[in-house]
Order: sequence, then C-alpha cells, then structure tokens
Amino acid sequence: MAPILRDVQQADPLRLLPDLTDDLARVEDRLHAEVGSDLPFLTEVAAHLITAGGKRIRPGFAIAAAATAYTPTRPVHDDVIGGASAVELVHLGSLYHDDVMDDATTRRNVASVNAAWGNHRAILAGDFLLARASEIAAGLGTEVSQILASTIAALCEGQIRELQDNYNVDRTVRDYEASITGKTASLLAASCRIGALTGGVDRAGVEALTEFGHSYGMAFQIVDDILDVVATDEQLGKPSGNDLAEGNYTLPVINTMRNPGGDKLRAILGGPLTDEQWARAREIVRSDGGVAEALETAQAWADKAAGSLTSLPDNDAANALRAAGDHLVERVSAPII
Ligand code: GRG
Repeated sequence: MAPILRDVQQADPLRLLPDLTDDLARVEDRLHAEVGSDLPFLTEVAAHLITAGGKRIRPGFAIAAAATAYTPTRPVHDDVIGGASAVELVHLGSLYHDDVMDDATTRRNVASVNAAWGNHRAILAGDFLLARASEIAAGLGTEVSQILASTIAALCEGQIRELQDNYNVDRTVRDYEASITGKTASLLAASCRIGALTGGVDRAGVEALTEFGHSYGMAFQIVDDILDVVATDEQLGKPSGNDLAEGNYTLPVINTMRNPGGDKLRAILGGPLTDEQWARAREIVRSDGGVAEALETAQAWADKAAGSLTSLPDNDAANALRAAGDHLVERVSAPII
C-alpha cells in the first residue's frame, strides 16, 4: 500500500485553535507548581514527562471550550487554567501507569519513567500526579471533582476491557469501542466539560462540548491505532506495531479479520508472535481494506464531533473546534481514500 501519512509528527490539533500560547504557558507554570513536593526526588520524577513536552491537547481543549463563551477570544479565568492542568495531570498519571504495564522504554521522545527509575517509583509518581489533579478539582467544586473522579474510573475500566481482550481474535468492534470510550474518549470529553463549566459556558453548551470531546476522542484513538499499523518508528517517534505484538487487536485488525481474506490473519494471531509472524500480520493488515474502513469510522466520529457544535456561537474557538476532527483525520487519509 502507498504510504498514507502526512506530517504525523506535526499532528497538532491545537495549531487550528485561536492563539492559546499565553493560556497554555499558564498551564505549564501550574503543572510545574503542582508537582512540588517536600521530596525533591518525587518532584523530579513527577516532572519528568511534563518537561518532556507532549501536545497538550486536553488542556488546549479545556481552554478552547471555555473560550467558546467569548467573542473575541480573551485570556481565560484562573479556574479554567486549574481545570486544564488537572486533566493534563490525569493524562500524565495514566501514561506513567500505562508505560509500566507495557514495559515501555520511551515516551514523548525521552526515557519512560519506569525505564529511568523502575516500576515502583513510576507507579507511585503516577499516583502522586492523580492526587494533585484531585486536589485541584476539589478547589473547583463538587461537580468538577465528581467528573474527574468518574473519568479516572472510566480510564481504568477502558484499560481493563483492553486487557481482557488481549490476544482475543474474536474481539468485536463493540468491545473495541467500549474500551476506547473509557481509556481515551472519557478524558477528552471531561477536558471539554471541565473547561466549559469553569469558563461559564451555558448548560446547553456544556453538554454540546462534552459530546464533542467524546466523539473527537473516539476519532483520536482510532487514528492513533491506524498509525500504529501504518507508520514507521521514525514517523511515530516510538516503536510502531506495538499493538499487534502485544495482542491489542485494534479496529484495523478487527476489520481485517472480519473481511473475506481474514482467515490468514486469524491463523497467525491469537498469541505472542515471532518477528516473522509480526511482519507478516502487519503486512496483511496494511494491504487489506481494514485500514481504510477504520479511517471511515474515524471520519464518521469526526463528523459527529463537528455536528455536536452546531448550536455554539460563530466565534474563533468554536470554529476551530469544529474543524479539529477533520484535521485529525486528514493527517492520515490522503492516499488511502
Ligand atoms: C491511573 C488514570 C489512571 C489510569 C490507569 C493505564 C490506564 C489506567 C489507562 C491508560 C490510558 C491510556 C494511556 C490511553 C491512551 C490514550 C492516548 C491516545 C495517549 C496518547 O495521547 P497524546 O497523543 O499524547 O495526546 P501526548 O504525549 O501528546 O500527550
């Protein structure tokens, strides 16, 4: 199949949003302040992936959701910065734990926390990040606190669903969607919801932005899963093809197994793979229509995301959010369709 990637490394949805530079700089300051501890070692470990960077999509969406209430865009209230920082801290905590589970060696182009300091410290530092997020949320009121807590629960549920389906060649699209709803879409939805609530968006807007975050999150994870199949290590900045190797059968793989030629893929999958089996399985998925079908599903979620925002005002923040889903899908789509 022809290479299908455009600017994977440049996959920055915030590029489309109104200038968030100053507000995101406030988030950076807040993140560093929040990981302060009486134990300098804990501060160092907890700050590791903050310093390493990341796209900051979740805080960006929280700020943009708040900014939909303003025309023209203006700096957001400190509570929005608190909410935006809290969702990034939850994301970070989940990455610390995820990397322990995957025995990952790199994250955000630097050594993963577990690789640098070991699993015990990575788990505890991840817990510390979640605790700091919860402290911020408590200061933002009962509703924000409740959203954050139930989102952490949803992340765990999504991840458990994924584990339960490990190496399961009968995993269904429904099973997959239930897992990514929890492990990814829930936090994107919470980011938009918390941003909207702390930004003073009206109730209808809060609901619309939550729906947007959920649908965008579904598209986001599907695109991420497509990239794991079709991108190179260099394009991703981390080892690609990991999902297949670990028995996490994502949408392109599930689609391929259901297609007429799917039996030859099923015959290889179902357990740990040799290098040759991994390469063969990857080639089958890449050359089948399962990737293009997954891309269509991602596009449908992106369309749904934009459609959720029809009743929002015609301002920079709302328009940028409406366009964000298409931008996400475009970055992988050009030569596939
Ligand atoms: C302790 C909260 C908590 C959860 C435990 C480990 C776990 C349960 C959940 C893992 C959830 C997870 C890592 C989902 C993957 C989401 C995803 C696509 C991450 C990559 O997000 P990007 O691309 O990364 O926004 P950057 O580095 O740019 O922030």
